[in-house]
Amino acid sequence: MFTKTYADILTTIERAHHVLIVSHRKPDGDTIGSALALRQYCLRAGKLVTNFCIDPAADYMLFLPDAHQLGPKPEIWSSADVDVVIVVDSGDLRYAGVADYVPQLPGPYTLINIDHHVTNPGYGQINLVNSTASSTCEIVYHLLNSVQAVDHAIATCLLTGLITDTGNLTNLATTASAVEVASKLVAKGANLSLISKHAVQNRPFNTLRLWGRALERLHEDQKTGMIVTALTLQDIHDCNADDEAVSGISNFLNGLDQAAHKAVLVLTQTAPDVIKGSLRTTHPLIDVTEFAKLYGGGGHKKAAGFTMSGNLEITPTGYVIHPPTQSH
Ligand SMILES: [Mn+2]
Repeated sequence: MFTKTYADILTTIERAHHVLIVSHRKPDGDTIGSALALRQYCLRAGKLVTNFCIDPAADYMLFLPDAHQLGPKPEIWSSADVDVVIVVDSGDLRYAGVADYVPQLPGPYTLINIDHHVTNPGYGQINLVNSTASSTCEIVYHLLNSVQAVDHAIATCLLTGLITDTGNLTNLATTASAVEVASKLVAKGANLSLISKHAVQNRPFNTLRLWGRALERLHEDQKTGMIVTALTLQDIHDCNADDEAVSGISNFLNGLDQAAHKAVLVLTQTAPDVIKGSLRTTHPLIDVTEFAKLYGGGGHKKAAGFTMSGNLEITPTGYVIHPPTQSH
C-alpha cells in the first residue's frame, strides 16, 4: 500500500549527508523506539545522524541502544549540513516541540513525517502516515522490513514502541496486525524480557510515592458514584513527580474493579488556579467524554479529560474545590 512512499524515504536517506531525527516532547516509548530504530538504520547506511528531542528520554528508556543521544541540542538547528529531517510519532510540528526550530535550518532539507495520529495533516514533503497502525513503530517496521533491515537491535527498539502504545497488547490499538508485527519482531530477536523489565514493569520511586497519596485518598463520590482521588501541587512537589507520574495514575486506576462498574476520576492541581481532570472507565456502556464535555473537555469514550479553574484542598472526607484566586 505504501510501497512508493517506502522507496521515496529510503532513497532520500540514501542520498542524505546528515539525518536529523526528531522525537516529540515528553517522549514516550513509541517516539523513542521509532527514532532509535531509524537512527540504527541511518548509521549503518553510513550517514551522520543526530537525534533531537526537546526533553531527554526518561531513565527507564535508557536500556535502548543510543537512547542517551536523545535530548535538546539547540545548536543542531544552525547546522548547514542537515539535509533530511525525519519527525516521528507527531501529529504536527508544534506537538513535536520543533515548530519554531525547523524553519531555522540554513540549508535545503527534505522533511519526512512518519506517524499514526488520525489528526496528522501531512506536514512533510514525504508523508508516511497510517492512522490504522497501532504505533509509529509498527509503521517503521514495515518501512525497514521492505529492505530486510530489521536486526535484533532495531527489533527491540520497535517492539518497545509497539508494546507501550498498545498497553502491552491490551488496549483498543491492539489490532491483528499489531500482534502479527509484535510476533515478527520477537522472531527477529527483539528482547521482550528486557522491554518488559524496563518499559512495562518499571515504576520509578517518585511515581510510586505520588501514587501512594492518590491511592490513600480514593473514595466514592456520593453524587456521581465515580471513584475519585485528588492531588495537590504540594503532593507533586513533595514527591518530586514528573508529568508521566501524574498522567500514569489514571491508567493505573483503570485496573480498579470499580472502574468496570462506573468510572474513575483523578483531579490534579497542575498549577495555581488550574485543575486537570482525568477520566477512565472499562464499563462497555459508559462514555466518559459525556462527563468531560460538561467541563469543556473531551477525548475518547473510555479515556477523557478536562481542565477547570480552581484550587483543590484535601479534606478528611475527600476534597473541596475553591474558586480561582486570580481573575482571568
Ligand atoms: Mn505513538
